[in-house]
Amino acid sequence: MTRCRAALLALLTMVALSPATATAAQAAADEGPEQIVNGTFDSGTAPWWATANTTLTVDEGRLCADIPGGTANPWDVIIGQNDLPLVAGETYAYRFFATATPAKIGRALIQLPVDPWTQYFAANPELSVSGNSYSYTFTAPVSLPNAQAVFQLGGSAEPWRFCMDDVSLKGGAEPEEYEPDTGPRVRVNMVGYLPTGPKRATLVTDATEPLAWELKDAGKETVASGQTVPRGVDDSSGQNVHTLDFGGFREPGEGYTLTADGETSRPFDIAADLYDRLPADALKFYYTQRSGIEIRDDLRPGYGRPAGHVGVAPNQGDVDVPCQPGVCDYTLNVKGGWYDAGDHGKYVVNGGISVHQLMATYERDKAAFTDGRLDIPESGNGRPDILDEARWEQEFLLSMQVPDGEPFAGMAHHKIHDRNWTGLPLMPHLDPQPRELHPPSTAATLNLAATAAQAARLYAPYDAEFAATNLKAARKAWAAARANPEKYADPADGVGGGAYSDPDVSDEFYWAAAELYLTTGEKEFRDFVLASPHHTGDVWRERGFDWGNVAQLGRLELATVPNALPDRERVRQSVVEGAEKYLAIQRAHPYGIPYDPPDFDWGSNHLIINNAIVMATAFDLTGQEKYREAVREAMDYVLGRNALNQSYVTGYGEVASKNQHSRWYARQLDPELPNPPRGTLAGGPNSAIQDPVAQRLLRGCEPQFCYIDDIESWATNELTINWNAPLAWISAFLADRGERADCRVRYSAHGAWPGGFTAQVTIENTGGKTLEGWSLRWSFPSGQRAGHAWG
Ligand code: 9MR
Repeated sequence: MTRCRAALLALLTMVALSPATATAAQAAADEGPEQIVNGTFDSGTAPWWATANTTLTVDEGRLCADIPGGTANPWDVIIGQNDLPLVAGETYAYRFFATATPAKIGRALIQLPVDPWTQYFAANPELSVSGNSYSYTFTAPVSLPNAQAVFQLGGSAEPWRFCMDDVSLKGGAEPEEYEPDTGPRVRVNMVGYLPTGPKRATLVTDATEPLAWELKDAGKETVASGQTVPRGVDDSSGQNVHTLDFGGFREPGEGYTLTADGETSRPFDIAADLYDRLPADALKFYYTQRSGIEIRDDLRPGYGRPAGHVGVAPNQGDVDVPCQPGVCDYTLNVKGGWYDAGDHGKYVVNGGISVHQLMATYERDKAAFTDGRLDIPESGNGRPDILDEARWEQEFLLSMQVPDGEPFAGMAHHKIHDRNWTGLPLMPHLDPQPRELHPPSTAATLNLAATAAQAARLYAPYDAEFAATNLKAARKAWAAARANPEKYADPADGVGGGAYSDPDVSDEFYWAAAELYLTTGEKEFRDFVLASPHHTGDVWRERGFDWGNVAQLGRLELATVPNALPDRERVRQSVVEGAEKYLAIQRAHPYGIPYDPPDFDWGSNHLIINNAIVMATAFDLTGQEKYREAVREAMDYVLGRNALNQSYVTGYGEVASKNQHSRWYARQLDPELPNPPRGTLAGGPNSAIQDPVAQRLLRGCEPQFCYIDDIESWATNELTINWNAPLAWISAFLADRGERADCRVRYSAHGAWPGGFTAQVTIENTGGKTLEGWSLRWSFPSGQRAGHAWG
């Protein structure tokens, strides 16, 4: 099935140049004539204009303005000049001097002077009291007689003073060359390697013959050595590379380095507990993404904030949200849930796969996720924190179901978000946009059916009522989807939020039927699963699974959650076949990536991790070490063994993503705000580079280079709930030392009579050690009770 890639995220998204990426424009002699009129303010302030809330004056030869405090958006206070001619394809040098008292981050734009205010250039200069000269280049994508140069200066709680001078815009400039700083040419997992795991690195070199390598400990003593293996030119990076394998070395320690071809890698550890913190960090991300609840600073120091979208002004939701005009005539209380990503939207399709993968992380190894692990408000309530966190989203998904008596009752609204796109930064509780429900869709309805069915079985031991509510909602959603099998979300409905449209929902039907079957065992769902083309087809696409490709979820669930499908063995074997496919891709890849399309997709990091999840599941099913090794090696790419020599997880590795696109972890734009929390995955290289920062700096990039750690690069560097979910799953797998005591529980029903039956349960210790103090928890999703126990 194809994923819809048509909708672009935002015309109004701003572009930033981080200081690290801002290279000075060439002051070339062949630059064209000056386009800015009176950029030196020798003749007063005209033709510069400003919004009514500030006044322009000339002070010591500079243009100055007192900027009022208490505005919400950058565009609430603007200084600008109109009628600048731009020529398509021409590269311009844009320069100015500016000061801010006290220091502030400003926003400089060259844009269309009317709605949708398309930006041809944008930067977020850090303005200081003493002042700096700023110098940029950009290439105009269109010809236009009347572009606008504006400085957006609103959004500050406190008043401040802005001054500028020597504003200049000239054509004929040299295009800017962006050179990422990729550090040493020996690429390693900067977090480290597990003592018993595979240990490989990649060397970027011109050499074509094997080279010597040395592994050194923290004291610079050589502890192992060998020869590299030339691998030729790697398509994903365009680099000539060698691989090197030091898997024979298993001694734990900190600060190891690898040296080859005169280059020394960044340091890394060898440790068995390497991944112990990552599962909790990846999962803690969800609390600070929560909508509808205050984030407590005592639980997340530095991340505390008021509740977003609880109906307190200037927020306009989410307690009483109407539909888009003409879509429905009721309102819904859809408070809660997680914000999808760097935006404030909440989308049922994407919420679905995210909450599913969290519940699946729990279902894979329930004992690993006890109460109190995640420091959330519910910690200490006697239930696993991971289920409490997932429930925050699941309750939101339930609230998106169309009420009884309304058209399309039982379906789920596709999404709820702002009417228009908002700028960065913007705290959730300060978002002033009207919120709207978008039409119900079959895809959203099936996401609800699938996750509610899954929730019904997982929450039953802790909250029978919540489990029953979910099962009822799942059945209702299933029936509504069957009655409306082709109600697709509009691919053009992408203003103020993402479209998340999907023209093929046969895979969503399969996944939902699988979950309903696993929870109820009922024939209707079993028959649907068995008849679905996704049940027997090759679902293991090379580009991985994601929100729009979910047949794989159904297959993984049917392979791992106990059930009585007649072809269960074949289903399990099919996961192993998928794993073999990804293993072969990885083995052929000099960077060890189980993903090798000619161009990298939006969110490539999570697609890579999802392919690793298939291999991890094959390990769980077969116990074959090669699959576990493959998962460990795949993680090396995410944590530094890559062309950019960087980790994509905040706080993990010496050089790691920290400016992911977000409206509130927006430190790059406002030093008062935090960076994303530790354990946040960046989307990663995306060959389509849809945002203006990436388009300006990464044009023509080889796949692995199509990434920039800039807050405004929403196409390569966003954070999302559906990307951290596979990170949580895979890190739990990586942290799993296999020390679980395994047991097999067998259940058979004997005599049945109206209203009851007798069942025999056999528990067998299949692990290597004696079990003390075990308990058997018994739950019925439909509210039955165990009457007597004997034996
Ligand atoms: O992850 C989504 C990607 O697969 C789509 O191609 C893209 C365009 O529709 O949208 C991505 O999702 C974004 C969503 O639309 C809005 N919230 C942020 C999401 C991540 O960038």
